[in-house]
Formats: sequence, C-alpha cells, structure tokens
Amino acid sequence: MEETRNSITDIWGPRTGYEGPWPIRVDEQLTEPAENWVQSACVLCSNGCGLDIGVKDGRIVGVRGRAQDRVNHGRLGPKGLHGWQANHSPDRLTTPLIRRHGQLQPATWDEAMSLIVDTSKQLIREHTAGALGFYTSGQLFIEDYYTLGVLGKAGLGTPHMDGNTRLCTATAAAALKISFGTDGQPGSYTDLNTTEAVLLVGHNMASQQTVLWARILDRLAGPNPPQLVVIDPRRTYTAEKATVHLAPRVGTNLAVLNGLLHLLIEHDYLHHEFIKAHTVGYAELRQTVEKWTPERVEALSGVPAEQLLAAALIIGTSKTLVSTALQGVYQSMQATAAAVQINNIHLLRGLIGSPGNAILQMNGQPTSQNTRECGADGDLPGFRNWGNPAHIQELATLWNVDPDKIPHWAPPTHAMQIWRYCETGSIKLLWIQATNPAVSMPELARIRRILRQKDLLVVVQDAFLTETAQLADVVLPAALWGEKTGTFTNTDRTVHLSYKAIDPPGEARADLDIFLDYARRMDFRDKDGQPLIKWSTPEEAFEAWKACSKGRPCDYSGLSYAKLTGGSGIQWPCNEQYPDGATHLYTDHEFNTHADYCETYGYDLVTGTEKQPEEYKAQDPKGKAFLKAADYEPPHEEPDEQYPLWFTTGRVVYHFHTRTKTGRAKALHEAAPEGFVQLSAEDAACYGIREGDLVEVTSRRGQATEPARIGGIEPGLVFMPFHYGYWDQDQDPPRAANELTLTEWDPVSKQPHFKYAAVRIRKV
Ligand SMILES: Nc1nc2c(c(=O)[nH]1)N[C@H]1C(S)=C(S)[C@@H](COP(=O)(O)OP(=O)(O)OC[C@H]3O[C@@H](n4cnc5c(=O)[nH]c(N)nc54)[C@H](O)[C@@H]3O)O[C@H]1N2
Ligand SMILES: Nc1nc2c(c(=O)[nH]1)N[C@H]1C(S)=C(S)[C@@H](COP(=O)(O)OP(=O)(O)OC[C@H]3O[C@@H](n4cnc5c(=O)[nH]c(N)nc54)[C@H](O)[C@@H]3O)O[C@H]1N2
Ligand code: SF4
Ligand SMILES: [Mo]
Repeated sequence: MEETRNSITDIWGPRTGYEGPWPIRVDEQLTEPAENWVQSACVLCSNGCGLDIGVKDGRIVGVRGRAQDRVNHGRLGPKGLHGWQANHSPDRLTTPLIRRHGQLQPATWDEAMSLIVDTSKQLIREHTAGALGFYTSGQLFIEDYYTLGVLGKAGLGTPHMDGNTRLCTATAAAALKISFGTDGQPGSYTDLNTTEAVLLVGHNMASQQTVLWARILDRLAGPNPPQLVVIDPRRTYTAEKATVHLAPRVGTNLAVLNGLLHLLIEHDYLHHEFIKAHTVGYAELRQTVEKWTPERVEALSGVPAEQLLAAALIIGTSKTLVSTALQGVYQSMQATAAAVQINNIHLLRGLIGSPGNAILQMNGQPTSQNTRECGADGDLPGFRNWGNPAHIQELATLWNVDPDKIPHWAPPTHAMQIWRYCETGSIKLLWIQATNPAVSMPELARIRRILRQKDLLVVVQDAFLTETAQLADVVLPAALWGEKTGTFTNTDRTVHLSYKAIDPPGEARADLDIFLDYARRMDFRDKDGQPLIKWSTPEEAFEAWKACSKGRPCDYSGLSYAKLTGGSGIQWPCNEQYPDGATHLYTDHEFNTHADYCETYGYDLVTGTEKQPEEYKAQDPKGKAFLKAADYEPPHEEPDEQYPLWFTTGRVVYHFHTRTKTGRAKALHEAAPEGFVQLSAEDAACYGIREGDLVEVTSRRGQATEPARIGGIEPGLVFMPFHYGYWDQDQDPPRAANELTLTEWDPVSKQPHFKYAAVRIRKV
C-alpha cells in the first residue's frame, strides 16, 4: 500500500500557503504499484479533480492527482483517493435481471432489451410516447446524456425526461437563467486565488468539495488571507474557519439575504454606474429589501443584528468577492429566490466578469452540469429556450426531424411531476439510470409504493442491486467510471475526458451502448429515413454534441478528444474566439438576456408563474442583467405541539449519497459506518439523551432511528445525514433520513425541500 497521506484522518492534507498561483501537491493512493496510468477525473463530486487511474493486470490499483490540472493541481480528497474500490466490489451486477413470478432472475441482454422495446412500442401504440418517463442522473457522461436527450426528444417525443439533478442543481440553473439569461457559471475556481472575501451560503465546502476547500485553506495560510462569511445553521467544518458565521433558523435564507442587501444599500456599498448601465430592476429590489432591517432579520431568523452588520461590512467593502450557494439554499425554502439574491449582491457591487470575482451557484454531482447542457433534465440542449420557436427549429434542423416531433407545447415535465404521473398511472414505463431514488427522494414510503405499482414497468440501469433496483422489473448492469470513455464538466465549466482503463465485469455495458441499442431496436429515423442517431462511439457522440452546442453559451466546438488528452481540463466556452477556453463569462458586462438568445423568459420568484414571450420581448433587457426581488415567505411545515423540532438533512465528508460507491470502499465505510441524529446539548439534556443513545425521529410521513451525536447545531434543530438506506428492505428497521422529508418543492426550480420539516424525537 502506497499513500501520500492518510486522507481519512488528514482530510485536506498539509498546507501550501499562497496568494496568486496555487502550488502543486500530488496526492496518491495505491494498493500496489501501477503498470500503466490512464487519464481521467474524479466523479465523486462537482469539483472534478483531474486524476490518473493506476492499472495492473486489468484491474484498478489506485489513483494519482494530475499536477497539471487547473482544478486540483494534483490534490485529491478522501472520496477521490478511495472511491474507485467500488469498481471491484464482488457484488457488482454482471447480467441483466428480469422479474419473473415476483423474483428478479438473470436474463440475457436480448431478453431484457426486447422486453423494454416491446413494452415501449405497445405503450406508444396504445397511449402515445407520453406513457414513457425517464429519470436520469448527474453522474453519466456528456455522450450518454446527449444521446438520451436526442432519442427522448426527437425519437420518442416524450416530454417526461428529467434527472436527479432536479434534487441537486435545478436551482443553480434557475438562478443563473433568471439573473443572467442562461445557465453557466460567470467565474472560476481561480478567482479564489486572489479574492479578498468569500461568502458561503448553505454550503459546507470543507466537507463536500474538500479540494476546493484546500484552495481556500491554503489562502488562509498565506499572505493577505480572504475574509470568510459562512451562513449555515450548523457549526460545520466550513463554519469553524469563518470570520463571521451566521447561523439562521432553517428556511430563513431569504430574510437573511434581503437583510444583507438592505445593509449594502443603506451604507451605499454600491457601484452606481454598473447598476445603471448593466442591470434592470433596482428600484423594486430596493423597495423589497427596505423593511429587512437587522432587527427584523434577527427576530425572524435568530441571527444577531451585529453579526449581520459584520457580514455586510465584509461583503460590502471587499474589492473582490467569491460567493457560493449549495443545498442549504437550493433545498431550503424559497430556493431560487434566495439563490438569486446572491447574484444580486454581485450585481449591486459590480463584482462579476473579472479576476477575483465569482458567483459559484455550485453543482453537486460530478456531471450535473452536463445533464443541464445536453437537455436530459427538462431543458433543451445547448441552453435553448423551449418557448422560442427559433430554438426548436435549430434543433429540428440539426436532427433533421419535424419541429413538431420535439415536445415544446408545454414546459418539459420536472422530476417531481414525473413521479406524480407514475403514481396516478399516466406514465407506465419509468426508466431510471444512475440514481437511487428509493433512498434519495423525499418521503420514501411513497416512493416505494410507486415503484411497486403493478401497472408501472420499472427499469433500473445501475452497477449494483441498489434499494431501487431491488424494486425494479428489469435491471440493466452498467459499466462504471473507469470502465467506459466519456467527458464531463465540473462547476467552473472545466471539461475533462475520462478514458476507459479496464473492462467492466461480466456482461455489464456502458450506458452509451445501452442507449444506442435501444435507439437501434426502436428504429428511430430522421425525415429522410436515415437512422436518427448517427454515432456509435463516445468520440462520435462528442462530435455530435459539439455541433449542437456551437453558437450557444456552452460552446464546446473548439474542444476535441485530442485536445482534452495529455494536459489539463479545459473550460467552455471553447471556440474560435476562446481557443483555450474562458475563465470568465460576461467580461464586457453584456449578459445573455437578449430575447432571441435567452434560455427563459423569466418567472415570478414567489409564485413560479412563467412570463409570456410577448411580455419579455416588449421589455427586452438586451444584455442587461436582472436584479430580481422577492419577499420572505414562511416554510410549508413548521414545528408545532405534536412535532416540536426543526429537522434538516445533509452529508458527511466520507460518504457520497446513498453510499453505493463509498460504502464499498473499506476505509470510507469504516470511517463512517453508520448514520446519526445530531442535536444540541440543550435538547439532548431536555430529552435525557446521551451521546450514542438510539434516537427515534418521527415526522408526519415516517420514522427513522439512529444513534445520537451531540453538539455543533442550534437548539431546536435536528440533523441527519441522508446517506444511509436499507440493504434489505424487509429486514432492516427504517433509518433513512428521507423517511421523514416532505413532498414539496420550489415553485421556480421545482427542487424538493430536503432541508426543513417538523419532527419529534424519543430516546429508544
Ligand atoms: N462528502 C460528500 N461530498 C459531496 C456529496 C456527498 O454526498 N458527500 N455530494 C455532492 C453533491 S451531489 C452535492 S449536491 C453537494 C452538496 O453539498 P452541500 O450543500 O455542502 O451539502 P449538504 O450537507 O447537503 O448541505 C449544506 C449545508 O446546508 C445547511 N443547511 C440546512 N438548512 C439550511 C438553511 O435553511 N439555510 C442555510 N443557509 N443552510 C442550511 C446544512 O446544515 C448543511 O451543512 O456535495 C457534493 N459533494
Ligand atoms: N434528505 C436528503 N435527500 C437528498 C439530498 C439531501 O441533501 N438530503 N440531496 C439530494 C441530492 S443533491 C442528490 S445529488 C441526490 C443523490 O441521490 P442519488 O442519485 O440517488 O445518489 P447516488 O447514491 O449517487 O446514486 C447514483 C447511482 O448511480 C449508480 N451509478 C454510478 N455510476 C454509474 C454509471 O456510470 N452508470 C450507471 N448506470 N449507474 C451508475 C450508483 O451505483 C448509484 O446507485 O440525493 C438527493 N437527496
Ligand atoms: S473534491 Fe470531489 S472531485 Fe475532488 S477528489 Fe474529492 S470527491 Fe473527487
Ligand atoms: Mo447533489
């Protein structure tokens, strides 16, 4: 065993203090010496660290960070260093399975695909393609998503396709579209190298993007360290390093952010010329935030007025600012409205499109950016606007199909609605890829009930017999990262190519090959009777995607497999204008809001009502950004006598989601073998609970039991990680956090509310 450090006990590794270029440090983890190294990048979070896969005798033996990669400069975190072990887990799926007489039994690929194809054709005949739904992922590759998007939109013509990205980064996309016209992060990770201040809202970066956090820790250890403002109700690893930590009650982000905006305006920390020349909506914003005085914010959120002032001073006077938002915003009350206020901070101060200034409406999953770009998530490929007939025509021309084939008579169906259509019976085939909703969706008892419905054919495409696959009718064994070639894009628009290093086990197949097989068997054709999907390899799929992206903000046309091989990942847009990619969007402060270019005509942030195209065109902002205001609304469920405590959920550093990978990596499993219920010392004393006692948590929807962990959280609030599902549904007592969560979602982004609910607790 060779390792450059024990990343379980030393999560971020040694400090390399700096200001300016971030020093290189190469992290490595090997179980035995590698015979050859294959270029890739990590797929265990949105940071997208460049790495090489070490191979010996056809097996992965370890990984090493890529020194030349712009994202990580060689560093890797605990998940990246250990997660690959899941590839060699003995319980990988190696053949398709079909449910016969109630039992999942091995089948051939031909049997499994024929069953899916015959059912699809029959449903289309009897009900139209609207009877078919796709619930995909933020963990496949561009080549997979684009192929899926084309076969769904131009082959089948079903509007029911979305990703688990709805649970993850739908709000990031919505907030970027609403403020700037289209999706796409304005800044870069490199802005952290020089920035004077960092604002992290509902984002525990230290735990969830450990290598990005190392970039900040190293700044803190160097000359001119930045000041940090952290907004999180828990005292997280991230909050421990804050200059100012605001710990608001869950669900009150909008009040706190409106309070900060109010102070920026009151103290005139504004860039007046920028606001005038490059934004619309200032007067309304000013009016909306006016009443959010520090005292009022304190009364509602519990954040002391003087702390709010201290935070406003930092974000109001720093010459540069990097802000991030993640699930504490996206999965909490008024998600899009709150995320947009972070954009507003930057717009009021003109801190955008220049070095040191970034808004990172963070992604979570490694490839969720691509689900959005390729239109596998309820958007159209290339950030096109489903309400703009010219954009539909562009796609129809590209794919050589009739524009009417492409569903655009109403917004694409979002995931929460897809599940609802399954529940009510109008969707009769649900094809789930690379996601484990029986653990990750809210209100699990309902999800299990839907998956078990007799008139719903459930197809699950995964590498393991997950909690979801156990309830499927057809299971397709998939190749994992390292066993297939493809590209993906991280939060700061950096595109990486990941090469196949080893063969998948047994008969497991690459996702792309499964989609291509389906398209071939369904015999999808274009207008000239030629096969609709004209590619058969990952590289050809990438070339097809490049053509689709050309001229749009996410322009990949200057990239190629060759260009992505050998060096660092490269940021989009990459085209004739930016042959080596672009670190900043909007350098000229010209935004993507032109009526003929924008991805959305806008929403009412409180009700979610979509604006009509005519209305937008009549007031075409022509490149100005939107300052969009929204007033606070109370959460949909609040503690009462029966359920007196607030409940929230999230992650721990050692596990990724439902642990299908990290639970199968020895060191990560042993570092966090079980879940917990985190509560304050005050609440623990009140209920007579000691560290490690089993605590039963009950909400209106279900129950979960885990041991107590005391401290680091505001009184009145209970936290559970959502990683721990069942292995055996009929044996284990319920312990998943999502037994308790709500089926409610943001009116604009449609992202579900995992971050608040009302519960009661009891010592078992
Ligand atoms: N180790 C690890 N890393 C990961 C992942 C993982 O599973 N494990 N998953 C990846 C993915 S897909 C994602 S989406 C990201 C998620 O990364 P994060 O968003 O950082 O993770 P969470 O723990 O879900 O939520 C962040 C914080 O939100 C806080 N919070 C809860 N309610 C509120 C609220 O109302 N307001 C505010 N301001 N804060 C609140 C919680 O206390 C929590 O600390 O992580 C990515 N990285
Ligand atoms: N309570 C609560 N619930 C949450 C959250 C929360 O904070 N709180 N966070 C939400 C968020 S942000 C997210 S992203 C979701 C994540 O929830 P899920 O998407 O359910 O998470 P994973 O466990 O990553 O599931 C991915 C599945 O894909 C499989 N897989 C991996 N690679 C491949 C591949 O290449 N091909 C195929 N076919 N399969 C593959 C894995 O084996 C695994 O079963 O959970 C959401 N749920
Ligand atoms: S920070 Fe994210 S991408 Fe980088 S090694 Fe860790 S899990 Fe992988
Ligand atoms: Mo996520």
